[in-house]
Amino acid sequence: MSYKIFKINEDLKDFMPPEIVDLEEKATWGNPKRGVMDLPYSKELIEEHSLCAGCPESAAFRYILASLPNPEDTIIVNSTGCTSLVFPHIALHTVHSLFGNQNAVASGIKRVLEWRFPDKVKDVIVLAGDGATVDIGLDCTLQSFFRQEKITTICFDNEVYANTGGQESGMTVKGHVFKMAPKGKQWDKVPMWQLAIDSGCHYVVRMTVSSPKKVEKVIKQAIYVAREVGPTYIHLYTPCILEIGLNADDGLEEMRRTDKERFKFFEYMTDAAKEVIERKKEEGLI
Ligand SMILES: Cc1ncc(C[n+]2csc(CCOP(=O)(O)OP(=O)(O)O)c2C)c(N)n1
Ligand code: SF4
Repeated sequence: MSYKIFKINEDLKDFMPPEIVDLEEKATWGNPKRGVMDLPYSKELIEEHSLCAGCPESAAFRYILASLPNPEDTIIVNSTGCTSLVFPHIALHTVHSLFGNQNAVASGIKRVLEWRFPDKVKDVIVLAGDGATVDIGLDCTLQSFFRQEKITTICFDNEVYANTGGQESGMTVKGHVFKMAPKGKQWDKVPMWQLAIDSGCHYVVRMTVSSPKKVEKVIKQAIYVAREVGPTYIHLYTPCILEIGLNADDGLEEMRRTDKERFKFFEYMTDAAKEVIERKKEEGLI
């Protein structure tokens, strides 16, 4: 794994699709200071997406991929859901795991990479929906925290099982009715960020993706802490505009609205995490 895998054989360059040539020449490789401010000027690591028009998950993907400090040596593990439709469009090493197993798969990958490449930094990230992370996959998610696996888990919380047509999840808000949950949710939303803290995560954030620069900072902090200390967890509200009946251009407004209430920015860090973050700030990497 190296950005050299994106180097095109000179003899073949004339025949390669322009977007592949762009990936070699205009993507931000080998620069740990890369970030969302590069988006207008560089080739993005996500070419297209197959989400609904205006789905906030697409913005979340762009900000996260632009913020990875070490994309050439990053593996993202995914699970089935709306997010999994996007992964074939990403120019990174990605692994699709069986629904709910993503943190177990990521744990294995991280351990093998540490053993195989002891002198290199390899970041392993899990990115999956709330059904995969909190409902069906909760066992694997929490067990990876208990084992102190050095991985970052990112949950795209759209408060529903969207890809299968709208069943309620543990993340659904009490009382909410979906197409396939006509009785309405009977229980409160599970405070997954608190579960992550109680289960041993060293850096935990809950937020929406309404502010790209804030997403960048949080992603970098989570990855640097995971590298050195242990598990980190990012809970992002990415509303399913389709299932809550919003228009394609309403997603940002919905996130800004919830920024002030149930997705108000929340950040937790242990002392060990704080030490890493302060050091990385001094190095100019955050
Ligand atoms: C082992 C297994 N169980 C169930 C499914 C069916 N399934 C596919 S997508 C999905 C919902 C995903 O929900 P979530 O993780 O919240 O992501 P979203 O689609 O909402 O982004 C389910 C249950 C599956 N593919 N594999
Ligand atoms: S169903 Fe919802 S979460 Fe899935 S792509 Fe469409 S808007 Fe996004």
